[in-house]
Amino acid sequence: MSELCRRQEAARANSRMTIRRAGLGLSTALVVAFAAAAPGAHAAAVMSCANLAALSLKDNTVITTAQENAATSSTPAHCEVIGKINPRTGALGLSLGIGFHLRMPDNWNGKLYFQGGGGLEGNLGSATGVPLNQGYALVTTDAGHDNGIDNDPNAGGTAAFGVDPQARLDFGYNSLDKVTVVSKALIEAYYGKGAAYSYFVGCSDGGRQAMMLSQRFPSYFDGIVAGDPGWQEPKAAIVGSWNVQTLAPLATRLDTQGLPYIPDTLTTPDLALVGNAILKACDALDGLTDGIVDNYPACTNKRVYPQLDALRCIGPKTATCLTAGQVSALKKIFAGPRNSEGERLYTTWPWDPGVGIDTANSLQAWSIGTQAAAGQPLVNNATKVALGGGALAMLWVASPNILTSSAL
Ligand SMILES: [Ca+2]
Repeated sequence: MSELCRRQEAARANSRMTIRRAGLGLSTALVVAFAAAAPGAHAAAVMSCANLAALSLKDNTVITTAQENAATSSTPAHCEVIGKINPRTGALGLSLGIGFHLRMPDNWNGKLYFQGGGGLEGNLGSATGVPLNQGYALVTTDAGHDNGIDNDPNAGGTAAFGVDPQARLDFGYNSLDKVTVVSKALIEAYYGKGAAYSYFVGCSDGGRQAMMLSQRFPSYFDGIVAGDPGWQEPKAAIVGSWNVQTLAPLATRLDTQGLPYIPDTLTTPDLALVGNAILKACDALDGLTDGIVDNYPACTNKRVYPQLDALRCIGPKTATCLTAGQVSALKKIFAGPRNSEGERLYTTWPWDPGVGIDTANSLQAWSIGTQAAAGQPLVNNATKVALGGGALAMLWVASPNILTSSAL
């Protein structure tokens, strides 16, 4: 995860009132004082928040919430609007439509901030955080489906929306178009003037949304920030399956669904051995033996393989060695899948000594998972298993393959 995305996550988690103005080289802090805005609570608006619900908006937009919220210790006084664009019953009887969540502060700074989503979307978002506290009108969207209700364990879980062609379009780009248009219309109606500037900021799938917006709707935003964008997601999903299927034959236990339990195949201690082997091979290549590999291009298979081979057990598996199957699996995972022409299907992977350290972004988090505590159910918790299996079947191929949970 990039520093920008870390900051965004932190901002979501903790909407502090005092921020540092990043990127400007300024050491001064910008302080947003909510209490000061309270006396003129509705000064910026030209109509009541509640009356927004009666507006006639494009695309069969239904407003379900339009209420003025008083300032709290973490949120300024604002008008909160929740709505759904084109609500409908889709394939498999799914309840679909583009949900959006817009908050328009009384101390409006005249600008719109669209906060992108993540994963397979489906979360409406709270539309709270630093941008709202800074005076932006802040909007989020579920991108056309709702994980709370559009979750069919017999059809890919929360990826079930992939069976509905319109929901696919909504996920890909249409929801961002429609929500931007509706948000700007609501802002203009409420404040009596449109946003002077509009910005979109997203990470992961939100980063993909950002890149997409820059290409399909270049006139919508004055500034776009794409953090850690998810590239070529169908191919990334294939890599996820490649990794999991490489490890599955090494499993010795089954998960709660009767499928190979992957976290056993390369445990946290095993991955620590791998990390040390990578350090041994490549740490010094950047000129400093400091436990960090900075010269990734120089950290080639030729350098790493001998260190991995040196870890291979002579005899039974112990805490200080890896089985031949584990070493082979690692090499296959880092080599990645290729097509019939021998071309790599997705990006290369650097030999990263943090393969089992970073709980959110490591190979372990994405493709292996962490072992359940003693006595706990064996659940495959790697992202590429928990989320990726259903998504590959339901969303990343056309037409979708409806798989039951036991086949995922
Ligand atoms: Ca180093």
